[in-house]
Parts: sequence; C-alpha cells; structure tokens
Amino acid sequence: MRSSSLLLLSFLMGVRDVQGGSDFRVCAFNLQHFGDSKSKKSDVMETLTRIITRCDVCLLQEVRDSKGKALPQLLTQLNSNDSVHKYDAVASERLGRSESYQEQYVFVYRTDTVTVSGQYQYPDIRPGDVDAFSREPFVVRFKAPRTTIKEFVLIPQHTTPTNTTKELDALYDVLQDVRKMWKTENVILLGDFNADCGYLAKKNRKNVRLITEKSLVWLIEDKTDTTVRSSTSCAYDRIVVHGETFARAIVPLSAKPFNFQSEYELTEDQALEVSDHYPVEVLLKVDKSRVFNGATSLALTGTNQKTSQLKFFSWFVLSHLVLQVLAR
Ligand SMILES: *[C@@H]1O[C@H](CO)[C@@H](O)[C@H](O)[C@H]1NC(C)=O
Ligand SMILES: CC(=O)N[C@H]1CO[C@H](CO)[C@@H](O)[C@@H]1O
Repeated sequence: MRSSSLLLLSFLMGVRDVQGGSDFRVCAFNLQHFGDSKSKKSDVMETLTRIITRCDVCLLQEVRDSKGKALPQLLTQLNSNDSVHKYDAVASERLGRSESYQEQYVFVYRTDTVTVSGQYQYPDIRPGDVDAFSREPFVVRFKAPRTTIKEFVLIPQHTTPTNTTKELDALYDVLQDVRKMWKTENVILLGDFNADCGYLAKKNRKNVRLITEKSLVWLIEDKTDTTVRSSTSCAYDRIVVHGETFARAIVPLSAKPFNFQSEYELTEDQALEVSDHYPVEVLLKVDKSRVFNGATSLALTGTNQKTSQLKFFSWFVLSHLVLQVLAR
C-alpha cells in the first residue's frame, strides 16, 4: 500500500511537473471529407491550420483529395503560418472497397521534432479473415528524440460504422503483426473508431480483443464527446496505448478531445464547416519530466520485477481512473 500511494503521488507530481512545459502532442482528426471544396474556404483552412500546428504528429482521416491539390495546399499553409516549426506529411494510398468512395490516412508531422523511421500498409490478407477492413491501417513508425519513449508506432483506423465491432477486433491482429515485424511494444492505435452510440453495442464489447486485452489502455473514456454537434454526444474518436512502457511515457490525464469550437469562439455552424468531429490528442512525456520517472522507480524497488510490473500496470489504470474523478 505504501508504494502504491507513492506511485499515485508520483502521478500527481508528474501532472504538475509537465504543465506549461514544451509538450509533445499526438493528435488524430477526422476532417470529414477533406478535399477541393474545403480547401477553397479560407476560414476553414485557417482553423485547420490553427488546430494542426498545435500537434507534433497529427493523423488526418477522411482525406478525399481526388485532385491531389488540397493536401499540398494545407502543408504550404501550415509551413507559412508557423514560424517555429516545419511540417511534412506521409500519406497512404487511397483506400476503400468501392472506386467511388476512397479515403487516405495522412500523418502530418513537425520535421524538427519527428522523423519517419518506417511505414507499412497492412495488406489485409489474413487467412480466414481476408479484407477485414474497409480502410486498412497505414502504419507509421516515428522517431521523436525529445520524448522519453524515443520511438513509437501509430496504427490509424477510421472504421466503417456498420462494421465497427469487427474492424476494432481485427485491429488487434494488426497490432500483433506490427509488434513482430518491428520488434516493438510501443504502439498507439488511434482514430475515428466509431466506438460508441449506435455503432458499438455494449453486449458486443466482450468480443473485441482491442477492448478486452489487458495490455491495452483506452485513454479517451466512454463518456467523452468527440462530436461537434450539440445534439450528439459520442466517444467516436479514440486513443489506445499498448504496453506498460508506453503507458508510462504518456502524460497522465492529457488525453482529451480538443474543442476547437469553444477554443476559437466559433458558432456551431462555423465549426461544422471544418468537421463534425473534434480532434483527440494526447501528450507524450518529454525528457525533462524526470520527477515522475524517479518516483516511479523508487516505488518499484525491492519487489519482484515481474509482479511489480503487473502491479504497476493495474495501478496505472486505477490511478488513471482516480485522477479522472479528481479532475472533475
Ligand atoms: C462489412 O464487412 C464485410 C466483411 O468483412 C464486408 O463484406 C462488407 O462489405 C462490410 N460492409 C461495409 C459497409 O463496408
Ligand atoms: C491561413 C492562416 O492560418 N493564416 C493565419 C496565419 O497567422 C496569422 C497570425 O500570425 C493569422 O492572422 C492568419 O490568419
């Protein structure tokens, strides 16, 4: 109990320690049909610029840029509007079951804090489960020297609403694939999972390994609203972290939707011009937040390594919940 309280304390200290510091922010944003038409609206592009330049890495979804002009225009605008950072992007092919409806996954990242160290288009040919996804994950590995985790993998997914349960479960197979291929445990799965309201029934959740497996922590809670419309409240967009090491490298309580409507004082209609989703985001610890790490290792000394890791993981989940309550 003593070391557990110490651990909880270390979380609280961790929270205080990083506030106001130079954060490392990972974001995921469903742009709701981003292409030619949105790129011609200067107020929309301006809001997008403000949102994306907050992030070190930003996953964009529903990029439907059939003419191939909107994305380069967005990048140019990001670069001309942020005097501190430079931005680049890595994009998937156009993905989708029908020729007439395709989307790209795009990762926009700051070139001064992040480099791409690997990319992998999941082939979706798993025996017995061929073509599980409508938009197969485009998996990217990033090096980020400022973060305590140093290198990590992002697995994006924009599920098909009617196939949410199936696709979320299949994401677990993608995770296993990536772990083997790159010999890493440090993975975040993120995006518009449609993981709420009518699309993910409570009774089906026990069949989704992405939910039931203990090695995964869902950082955006079920009660969260990631939708812009005031008439809806659904936690569609999610961030799920895999593994104890990566869970420790996350700033506690930092995962949340970014309500750009209230932040930038937009009307609901103005916000809906940009997207019907809020972006979701999480902060990774940067190297200077040593207080947290020090206290953690102190709490773990003297116990058997394996059990203490297990304990730590339960305590990570528990203190995450406690902190959620405290933060209300
Ligand atoms: C749902 O998944 C099944 C099997 O993977 C697929 O045949 C079907 O087309 C999917 N539905 C949609 C709307 O993509
Ligand atoms: C396109 C865009 O976001 N332009 C903005 C760039 O930043 C200046 C202020 O620094 C704004 O006034 C522009 O609207």
